[in-house]
Amino acid sequence: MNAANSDRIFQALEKFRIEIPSWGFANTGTRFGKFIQAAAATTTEEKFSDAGQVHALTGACPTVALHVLWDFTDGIQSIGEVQTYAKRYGVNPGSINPNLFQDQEYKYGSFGNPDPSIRARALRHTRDSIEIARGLQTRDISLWFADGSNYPGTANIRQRKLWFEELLKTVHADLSTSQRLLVEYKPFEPAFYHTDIADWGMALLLARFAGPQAKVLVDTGHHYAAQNIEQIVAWLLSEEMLGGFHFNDRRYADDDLTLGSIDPYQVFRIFHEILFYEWETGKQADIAYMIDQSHNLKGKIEAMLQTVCMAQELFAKACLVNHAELAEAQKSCDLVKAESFLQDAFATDVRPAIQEWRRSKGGQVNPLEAFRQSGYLERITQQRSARNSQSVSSYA
Ligand code: RM4
Ligand code: MN
Ligand code: MN
Repeated sequence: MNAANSDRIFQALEKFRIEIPSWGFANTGTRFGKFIQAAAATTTEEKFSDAGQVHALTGACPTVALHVLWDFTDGIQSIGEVQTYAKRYGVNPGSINPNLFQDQEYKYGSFGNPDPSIRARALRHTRDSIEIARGLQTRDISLWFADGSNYPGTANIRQRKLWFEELLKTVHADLSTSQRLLVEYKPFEPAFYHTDIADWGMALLLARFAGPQAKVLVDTGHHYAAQNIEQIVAWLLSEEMLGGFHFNDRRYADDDLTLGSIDPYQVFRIFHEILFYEWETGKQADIAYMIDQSHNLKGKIEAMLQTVCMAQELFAKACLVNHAELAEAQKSCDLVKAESFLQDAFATDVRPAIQEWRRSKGGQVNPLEAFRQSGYLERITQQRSARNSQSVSSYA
């Protein structure tokens, strides 16, 4: 690799940060059950400890996404506790994720529930979540709604849209000037007939309606199989409405597999659209890169390290595209040349340059290997196995 390219990679990695989710360290699984891991985190403190390891080994994950119901056992009262863990383990609280899908009350929806008292409950929880984010001085509140219906005719789709508009506007008014609302979409699951926020267009309209601090969150697993996600990304960038990502990979639906494990070229194409936008407009895209994965079979921390390294690799590859030359080739409709800029960048082995960069930062050249040597996994396995062995996992 020539010096100019490794310079570009160094610069790109310097600004690339990715947020890891607390739930990625916990016992998560599929709807058929969970395979309990002896080393999985079951407390907020353990999640912070594991996230701290990933950040210490990669230097790229200074924040951890938190789920209000799972990580704030006493709601707003837990803020102090979370701050203590953040300090202790060297990783800060990141996006705050309200939970509007787990309580029994939400059987028929949250913001779209026909019962006004349940809508009020969902509103209260979202307001509390904004308060938590303010208390922790974190910027983003990520909203994902499981709302929808399973059978035709059972829900008033237009009415529910109005309720969503009204409540999103109400919660937007609660935001401090530095905060943002991120609106996530998903085509199906758990609802199998209609989902209230099913795609990026619906999320975009609702975010616009809510107010200027609301943006769209793209979870890569939340699309139909053949959908062109990078085009959605390009459109949202063009509309200045792309707020963030939940990265994961998939083969069939919302599989929550580790990033780039199935289709690394797609992640590369997404990064390329972002970097091309930045070059063309001279603007820095204000995007929260976050991971949203469920490590069902792989070891939780290893899976996270693998993910972060893969993200850095694909981002580094994308930064090798020569934008000026690409723009020229596009203008003159030189198709093969234009395409080859992407293909050549993607085919470049960026790993030696990344290792060089890690060395220059005084960090671990191979984070996964360093983790395996560190003894951390053995230690937590011993400490946590008794508690984890009591976890039950059943489908019915
Ligand atoms: C959803 C969605 C959300 C996540 C929940 C647990 O499918 O991806 O972002 O918070 O799962
Ligand atoms: Mn998600
Ligand atoms: Mn999902």
